[in-house]
Amino acid sequence: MTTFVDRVTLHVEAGKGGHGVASVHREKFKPLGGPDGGNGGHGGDVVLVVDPQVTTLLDYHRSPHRRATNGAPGAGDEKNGANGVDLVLPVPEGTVVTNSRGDVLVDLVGADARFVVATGGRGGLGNRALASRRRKAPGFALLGEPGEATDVVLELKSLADVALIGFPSAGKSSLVSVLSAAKPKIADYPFTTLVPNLGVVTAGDMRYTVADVPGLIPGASEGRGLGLEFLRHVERCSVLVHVIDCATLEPGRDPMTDLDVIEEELSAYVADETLGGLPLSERTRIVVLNKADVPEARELAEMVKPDLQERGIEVFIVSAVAHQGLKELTFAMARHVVEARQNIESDVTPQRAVLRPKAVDDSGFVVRRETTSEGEVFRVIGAKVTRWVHQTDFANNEAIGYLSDRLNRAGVEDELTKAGAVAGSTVLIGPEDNAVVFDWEPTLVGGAELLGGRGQDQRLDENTRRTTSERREEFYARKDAQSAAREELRDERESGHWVDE
Ligand SMILES: Nc1nc2c(ncn2[C@@H]2O[C@H](COP(=O)(O)OP(=O)(O)OP(=O)(O)O)[C@@H](O)[C@H]2O)c(=O)[nH]1
Ligand SMILES: [Mg+2]
Repeated sequence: MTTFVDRVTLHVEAGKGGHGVASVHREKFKPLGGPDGGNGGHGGDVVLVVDPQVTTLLDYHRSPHRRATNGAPGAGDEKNGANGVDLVLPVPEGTVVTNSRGDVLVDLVGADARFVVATGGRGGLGNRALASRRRKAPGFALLGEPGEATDVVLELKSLADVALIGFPSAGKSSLVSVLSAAKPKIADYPFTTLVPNLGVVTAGDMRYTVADVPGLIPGASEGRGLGLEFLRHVERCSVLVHVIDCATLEPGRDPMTDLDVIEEELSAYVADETLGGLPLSERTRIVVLNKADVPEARELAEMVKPDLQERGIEVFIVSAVAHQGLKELTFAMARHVVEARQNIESDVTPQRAVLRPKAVDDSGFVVRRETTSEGEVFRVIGAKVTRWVHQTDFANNEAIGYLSDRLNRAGVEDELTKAGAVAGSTVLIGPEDNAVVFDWEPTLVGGAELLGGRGQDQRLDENTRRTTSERREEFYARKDAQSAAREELRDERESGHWVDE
């Protein structure tokens, strides 16, 4: 049986980029050659793709954590690492993707419509690719970037192609059970069905989905019975099939009255505009007169059929229990589904991307001055500068030097000065919750000795290495290590092979 799942939270993680490698070409009987470290491969993306064969979000309900594969690291001899494989997740037509704040990211309409929910991290460059005329033999490589990780909510806008609607106990669940492989609960008391059951029906080479929605009663549009929730389900189906119980002995009930009562509820229902379908009253409907295996019921059905046809409605006399009249019904529903799908396709542009999760301009950055419990800090925010930080191997001084150089060339230093940062100010770069902490030592205002030729400073020898976590500790401790850190950063900046391109 197809359990009904129309909303899931999906946790996705794209693949990490592979690290670049720093390596030097070696050959027997030859002197050391140039840098030959290859680049890391890119991490795989996580991609949602509309697949007409998929009708529910059930798979994601069962396993909501999905990851794409990582890129492989580069190797010596100019070998690049393999890219990670994209993880393609099939979703039903009409899946709406929202982020955790509730913003709609995309409305996936049309077969093969696709959306990248999480982008794989870029592979790091190897030292071969980092070599330039000025930096002939880089002793470092860039790290692969982390893959994007995010939570999204998938929601099915369309529940099914066909909704079976009608009074409780009219035989809706019975019908879906004989038309499809679904096996919903069937019983002779009202409101047996509390959440829709979905069934996939095959008619010739056509497949479509049928939803058996809970029973409607007068006043449902005002919330009576299980009320509005049902109508909301009905609203997400393009073809409406009235299932009418011709064997009921309840006073005041007969096929024509039942139909009118349900129609009244449909027209009183206020449509949810976000679903974007036709108003309920304008959707195709079919009438199914059920329980024709009961002689009195068949008689009654035959009697009202012409009246209904006069209203321009297609009518089928069936028995769910005795399997009568079902074939004609499935083909008629198929016909209407094809029509309805064509209407939908003609008035929506496939894959309406509402908002990209990416920053608009990822080359820019801003500097924000913040006061924290640890004192004043300057935060550098921007996709590109964050990426540079991710790519940096903080155990390698040359790599750190390369980072400071990139930051300076992007104008980070100027902006820090403008924002009021001075020598020794604390600067944070990177994601809010995992920023890398720097003690800032401006190159231009730091003193005459800093303007001298790069790579010729005697303090090169005093160099001491520190790890990222040590840096962080110091930030939080805010101890007197400040001046030592300043020294060190200056040394790092000068120890690298610098580029100015
Ligand atoms: N004789 C006869 N009984 C039927 C037929 N179809 C359904 N029934 C009976 O009608 C009762 C209600 O059937 P369900 O399929 O549960 O009805 P439903 O419309 O899904 O009801 P709710 O879920 O309560 O809204 C059950 O006892 C069924 O066996 C039919 O074709 N002939
Ligand atoms: Mg039912």
